[in-house]
Amino acid sequence: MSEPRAVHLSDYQPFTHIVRDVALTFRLAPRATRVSATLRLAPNPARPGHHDLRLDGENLRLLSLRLDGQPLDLTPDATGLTIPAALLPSAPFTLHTEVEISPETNTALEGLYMSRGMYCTQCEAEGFRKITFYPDRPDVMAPFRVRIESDLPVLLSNGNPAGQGAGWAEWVDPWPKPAYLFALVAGDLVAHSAPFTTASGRAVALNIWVRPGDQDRCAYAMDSLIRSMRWDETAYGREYDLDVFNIVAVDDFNMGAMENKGLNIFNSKFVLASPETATDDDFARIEAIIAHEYFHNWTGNRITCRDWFQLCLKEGLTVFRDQQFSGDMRSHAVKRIEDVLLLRARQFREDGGPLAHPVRPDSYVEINNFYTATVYEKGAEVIGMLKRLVGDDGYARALDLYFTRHDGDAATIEDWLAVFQDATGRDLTQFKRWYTEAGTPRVKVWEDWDGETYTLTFEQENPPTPGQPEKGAKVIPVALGLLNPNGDEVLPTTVLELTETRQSFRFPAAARPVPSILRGFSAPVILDREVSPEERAFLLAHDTDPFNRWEAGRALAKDLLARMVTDGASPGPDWLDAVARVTFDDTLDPAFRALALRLPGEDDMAATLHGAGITPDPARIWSERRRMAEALARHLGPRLPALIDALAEPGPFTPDARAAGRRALRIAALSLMSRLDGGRAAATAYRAANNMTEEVGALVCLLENGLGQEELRLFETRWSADRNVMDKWFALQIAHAHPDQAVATTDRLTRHPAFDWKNPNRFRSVIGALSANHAGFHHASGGGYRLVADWLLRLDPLNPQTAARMSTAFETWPRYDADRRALVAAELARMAATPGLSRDLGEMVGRMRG
Ligand code: 0A1
Ligand code: ZN
Repeated sequence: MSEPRAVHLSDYQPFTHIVRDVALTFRLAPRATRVSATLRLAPNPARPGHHDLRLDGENLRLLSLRLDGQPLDLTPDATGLTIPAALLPSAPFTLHTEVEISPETNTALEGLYMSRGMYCTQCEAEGFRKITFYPDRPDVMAPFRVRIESDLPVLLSNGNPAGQGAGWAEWVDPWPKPAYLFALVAGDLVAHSAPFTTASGRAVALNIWVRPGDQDRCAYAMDSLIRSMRWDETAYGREYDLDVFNIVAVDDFNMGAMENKGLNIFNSKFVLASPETATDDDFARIEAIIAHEYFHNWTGNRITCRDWFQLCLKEGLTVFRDQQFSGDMRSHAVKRIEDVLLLRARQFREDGGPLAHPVRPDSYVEINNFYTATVYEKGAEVIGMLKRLVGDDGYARALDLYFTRHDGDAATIEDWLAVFQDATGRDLTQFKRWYTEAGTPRVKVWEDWDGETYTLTFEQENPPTPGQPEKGAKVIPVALGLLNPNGDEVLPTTVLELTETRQSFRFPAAARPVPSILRGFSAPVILDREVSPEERAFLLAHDTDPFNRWEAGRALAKDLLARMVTDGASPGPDWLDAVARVTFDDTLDPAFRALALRLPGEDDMAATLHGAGITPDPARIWSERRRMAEALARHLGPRLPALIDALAEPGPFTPDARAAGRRALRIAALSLMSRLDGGRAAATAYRAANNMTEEVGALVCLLENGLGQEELRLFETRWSADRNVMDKWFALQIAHAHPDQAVATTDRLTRHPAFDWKNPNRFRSVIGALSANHAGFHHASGGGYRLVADWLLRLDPLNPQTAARMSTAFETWPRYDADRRALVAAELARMAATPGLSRDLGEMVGRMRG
């Protein structure tokens, strides 16, 4: 076997040919689908000379090949087909191919595959080459015409409908697109439909296609879609550009959803929702993902990426846009806190370990391994920083220029930065390091006050990451406010720009102010500053910036938990009273109060301890965190029942942010209550629940206390026919299992008849849930590591993409003690030595081993 080769950004060249248009015909059959393709090609003036034509193609049985009507006798190799230059005219020509593929046996869920009787596609990043011979790269854009022949009742592809009859349908997509945005769906589906009229008067038919029986669970997704379409018109001036917009829900899907032009395909768990089956978090995620995929129509489809190194061009921007949208729909403060929690949990974790890579990587072996938190979430943070640096008006001008200058292009990060430079006059040379250098900067802060002047000194450190031992100073926007000792703001939010390794800023101050640094989390950095608990408590009570208010409480809790873990400290009144004040402050948004009550996560704590030079002990973090929760429960206990009662929502369920925030706080209170009353209140709440948020919330309260076996049975009986709900049933009992039982629970559930491990959602809800149980996965026995590795090796031959994604469970190994490191090393070595390991998992394991 040959070593898989890395692809390098520096090797980019335009394609030898241009594709003028594409016509495809699909004759669908589970094991023998015929795909015939007619490509009108011409030499690409951007690549002078007379070149071979190289088409990508994998697992295709070539049935016929004709050039300008003449048969060609050529044999494809394992990755494609080369037509030698000598056979090619120098003028435009037509290439016709016919291939046979087998969707039913396609378990990788890439290309054309089947999901419970329905045909669907996933072409990003390089799946189209599993459908037909084609230059499968994003800078080759062409209009597509598609004919589908099948007896299935609903036949869909990109663009506008162009005719249909018994057993066939045709679609025309007038917008030139890269192959990764191609999609096809065929199945026995029903639509939940609604009309939409764009700002300029285009009538658009909106359809959400689902299996019969699921159509009454589409209302929230449809409502989210309509709000997204309207929002993109008002916030960015972007209108929809086809007569129909179709969304299809599929049960077998590797990722969340896919933005195929005019035909978005969704993992069904991000479409289907009813109060009885979806939690508030599910509703929020559906809203965000529907928006994300819709927003891609402009940021991704109309303007796409020149090559896959530029992935953050579409993903960072589209995540940034969906975050703005969710903030507008809900609460900006709460949304920002949630986004930062996610950024730290996923991206800081990635950036601090062996898988760290720049937002724009410069090499890869398997591109599917780069759909990461760094490209998505840090990519969005970088745009947030740009916006702060150039201001809202500058951002709006730059985006307008981006859309006018690059509509129809396959663009680069250089193009993106150029529109900001041209629209605002700002030089972004140094800023670009955020795209090209990996690692989370650490910013140390010192303060000094001499009676007249207050000085803040910052020092940034950019840690080494794989392949990047040294890096220069970054441009770091630090949003700062100053409060005086009685809580009044004496300096409203001001953005300081750090550009050097060490830099000081001076402010006149007659009294020593209290600084509120990095307001709104204005840059994705780790702030290192010695702060007294009194000052943190002061900011938690007084900061006018809601993010930093929450952050102060968070830091207080983390400092305390670190001391509990390292020197056996106990929660004292400083922390307990501070949390109590927020919890019972009715002037604050319940959603914010619920977030303030959430204790630091175990993985987050492990990262923090490691960052402070302390080797984390997962079992001890788990038990101390529990002790912390118990102390808080005892402290708040007498007031909890009244809070729980006051937050009960009368009337029917609504998924809006206000009601969701009240439920979140109620469940947080119930969770504390369950530490005191042996689960009585939670068991009652479980039985009284009329929505999934409370059903799951109460069940988790019980599971956290080793209770809930009866409720698990009730849950299973009630929901056994519902896949998306049963995913929760599997995941909850593993994620909340006692650390000593997590592996056994997982192992037992892998033998459950409903553990359909080939379904990515189900696999994630079992194996992924074990990786999410920090102390269970990192159990000293090594059983967690072994079980996860066993299952990754089992999944890999069938679905390498999902196996590779889930291998990130191991990415934090360098943090832990020598015994655990040795256990992980052994599992990584075992995986690496497995014959036939996929390129996907092979690359991940190789990078993690270093
Ligand atoms: N572009 C999609 C996510 C996506 C990426 C890769 C996939 O297969 C490898 C599938 C979907 C998005 O950002 O939503
Ligand atoms: Zn995306």
